[in-house]
Amino acid sequence: MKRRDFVRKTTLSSLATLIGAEIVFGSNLLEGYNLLAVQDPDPFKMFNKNKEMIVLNDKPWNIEAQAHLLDNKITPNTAMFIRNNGLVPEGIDAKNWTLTIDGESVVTQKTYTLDDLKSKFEQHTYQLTLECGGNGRNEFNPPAKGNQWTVGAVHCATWTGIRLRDVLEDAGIKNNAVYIGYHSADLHLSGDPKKEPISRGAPMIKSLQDETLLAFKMNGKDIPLIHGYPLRLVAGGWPASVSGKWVNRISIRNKVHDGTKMTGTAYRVPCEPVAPGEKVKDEDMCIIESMPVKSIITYPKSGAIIQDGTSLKIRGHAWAGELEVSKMEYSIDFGATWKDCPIEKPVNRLAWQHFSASIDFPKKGYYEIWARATDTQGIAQPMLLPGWNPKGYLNNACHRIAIKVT
Ligand SMILES: Nc1nc2c(c(=O)[nH]1)N[C@H]1C(S)=C(S)[C@@H](COP(=O)(O)O)O[C@H]1N2
Ligand SMILES: [Mo]
Repeated sequence: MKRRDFVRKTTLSSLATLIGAEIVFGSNLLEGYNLLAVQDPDPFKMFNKNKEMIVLNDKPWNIEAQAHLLDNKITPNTAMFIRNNGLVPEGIDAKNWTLTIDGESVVTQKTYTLDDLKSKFEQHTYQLTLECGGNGRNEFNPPAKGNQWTVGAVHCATWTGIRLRDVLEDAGIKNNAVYIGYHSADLHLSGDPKKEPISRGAPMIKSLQDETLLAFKMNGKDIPLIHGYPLRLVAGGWPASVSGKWVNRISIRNKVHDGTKMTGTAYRVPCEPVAPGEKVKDEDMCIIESMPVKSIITYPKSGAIIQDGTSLKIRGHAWAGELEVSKMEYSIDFGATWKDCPIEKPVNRLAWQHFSASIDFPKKGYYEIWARATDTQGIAQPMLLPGWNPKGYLNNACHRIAIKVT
């Protein structure tokens, strides 16, 4: 007769840590039994996220912040949105992790361990703004399929790593190099190992920038698994889909990278504006590069009630893709008039900038505060939804919060 296998003590204690409570009668459990609490995981605990984050999808995991959760100057892990196209890789062993540089335009194909990368190349730290290309998608009409992001698919964390440029140059870049394409360890939703959930990239000019990193630390610690542990490409100011998580191979291409989600309507918009709902020919679609100017009011939370006669301090962040924000304004009269408010310089290129203002309201009643950023080329955020596109990308309309003065 087969011996009855009971759940091991070590397994029980790690399960207890996961659940956050002792499993009192755990010694009675047979091996192979899945505890209910583990079958239905709590994403907030599992990913260490604030309970006010909003789960848009659990297969794959897609979770966004709310504006007021993004109040910190440097976004903590607890408020960072999660955007996955496939299944989070399991059983990652950082000691045996490798990164291969290959492709038509590499001089010598090379493979590095994480230790090689950390010891061979100089390390750099930058605050980098990553915004999902689909942030704000929920406002498009006709609606666009995909996660219905509102305003919370953006973060600016501190990333530490080595320059992608240094590694590419170490392997050697041929003159005919055009683009890089990343490959990652996450699994396609179908479970088919031959399919990639996503494999995007960037032109050489972006790939060779000082701030384009192969990062192994986020906010001074190992990158959390869900954000790309143990190695992540980080290309601030461009749609965050360029910033491949769990990267294990980078190809130097002699043409525009043609990996999964580089073609069709994925991360591409009509090169010229089109009417809402219009069919756009494939050759008239362009790959999104630098993200447009945008801002978010992170304090107070929309719906705040204040006392008549007191002034209200607001604050938030603004960013402009490859550019800087040069002007910040707010309106309390639905955009009829605008007042300037101070905007700080970025701590480094591609980091978001902080603004604050003290607002007095003329009388009791309902108001909305609208915020508007302008970039160094004089381009301002639109007040309402900008150009419609099939997949609902690049909504950089002014952020608005509601205020009642009583
Ligand atoms: N390997 C891999 N990298 C990826 C993705 C993914 O699904 N797999 N999603 C991309 C997209 S679309 C976005 S918006 C960002 C989200 O990064 P975050 O989850 O760390 O916030 O990761 C990008 N990198
Ligand atoms: Mo994204």
